[in-house]
Amino acid sequence: MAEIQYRLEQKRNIVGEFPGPKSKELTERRNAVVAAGVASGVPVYAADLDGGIIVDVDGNSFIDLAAGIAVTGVGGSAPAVVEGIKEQADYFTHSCFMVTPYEGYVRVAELLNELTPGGHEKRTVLFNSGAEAVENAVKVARLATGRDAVVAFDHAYHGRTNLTMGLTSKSMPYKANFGPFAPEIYRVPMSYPFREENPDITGAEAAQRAITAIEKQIGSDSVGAILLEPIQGEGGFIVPAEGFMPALAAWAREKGIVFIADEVQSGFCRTGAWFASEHESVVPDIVATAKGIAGGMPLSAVTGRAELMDAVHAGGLGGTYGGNPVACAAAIGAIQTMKDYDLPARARRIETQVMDRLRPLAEQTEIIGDLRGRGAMLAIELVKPGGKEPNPEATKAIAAQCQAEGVIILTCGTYGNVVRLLPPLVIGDELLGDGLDVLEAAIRAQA
Ligand code: PLZ
Repeated sequence: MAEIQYRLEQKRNIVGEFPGPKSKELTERRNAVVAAGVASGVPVYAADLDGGIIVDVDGNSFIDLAAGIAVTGVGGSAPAVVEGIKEQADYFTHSCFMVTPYEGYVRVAELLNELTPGGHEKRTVLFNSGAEAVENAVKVARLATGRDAVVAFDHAYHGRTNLTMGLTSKSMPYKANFGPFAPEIYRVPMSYPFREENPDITGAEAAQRAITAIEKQIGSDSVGAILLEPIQGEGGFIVPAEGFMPALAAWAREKGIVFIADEVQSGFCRTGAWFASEHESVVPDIVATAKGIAGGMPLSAVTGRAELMDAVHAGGLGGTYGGNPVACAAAIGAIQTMKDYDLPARARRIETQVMDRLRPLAEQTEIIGDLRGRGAMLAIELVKPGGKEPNPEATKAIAAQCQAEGVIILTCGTYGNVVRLLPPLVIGDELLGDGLDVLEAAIRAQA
């Protein structure tokens, strides 16, 4: 296996105050011109990214445990991605695949058809964002089935466009006062092992609970698609109980319902497999991907069974920028990097390193309610001591302390009480270990 070469020193180093003077100045400029509705989790401005390090404009080096929300799995400036971009940009930056097509788009489709779960005949369409991929997956499913209803789950996150806001579960900050939302969206219970009333409920039973809700509230004949994140992202890194996803997928197949896996966050080696559906050998009818696909360039995809995808009339799918040639070149470089460095294996190694550290900590501290996740998509759910009441205050304080000490970390969850770890998959063991030292101290400070 090729060894990862880093351009920047892989070492945490906070040189002055946090945030530094240049970041403070940029915040002032920003506040005067950037809309308040777009919030940033960290008060420093990025200048350089490589491997597991983010250098800010004041020269501070942070350990990156966020990867730009699960995007830069290959690192923030992976050589194969950067070279691909430069080479493509020398020739052309855009011609529009719907006007004058080009090879890069075709190559990315070949790669996705090969890498996504299942050996069946597939077709792919490219877009720009995760939300756009999810929207188009729903369009295909509705057209192919002739049915309108779409089923989504509690705690789901699918995007910020109108349809995907409707599919998303959490009101604040994603949906509140942004309605009205699209019709024919139905929400059913998720399998959330840590918060089940009956802690012994199996994945199959949780699936049956959702199926009963679908049958009683919608009727299976009206349902075009079931949309599920194999591991929920923004909603709290919720890993459904084993058997939940396979049972739903099998029932969907039986009823002629399209099973869509939203692998936008969980895809591209993140969970220790190329796609999270693989952990339970689920073969979705359609897979929506984005984020990790192109090493940070805006690209997303819908990959599905040929008969579903090709049901759409010519001209029914597309968009000016979808599958931009520079983004496609980046994706080809990113996917090559995932193969060269066997990033699924690295994600599994990250899981072992993090869990070996956090498991004993969870036993010693009362505020850790649950540790969960797969590969390099891991979470700590924080609770008030002695119970399961969510502890968003401690969660916020832990993230803030980590940041001030040079570790960029994100939170998530319906109750805002989950610390999530999403390091670039190319992060070195030593750097990750240092990040975990900081995280452990921050958790202990709240316990
Ligand atoms: N589906 C599963 O995780 C994006 C959103 C951050 P876009 N998640 C990060 C924020 O607050 O906006 C996401 C996801 C899943 C769809 C999306 C949407 O992807 O590329 O942000 O549109």
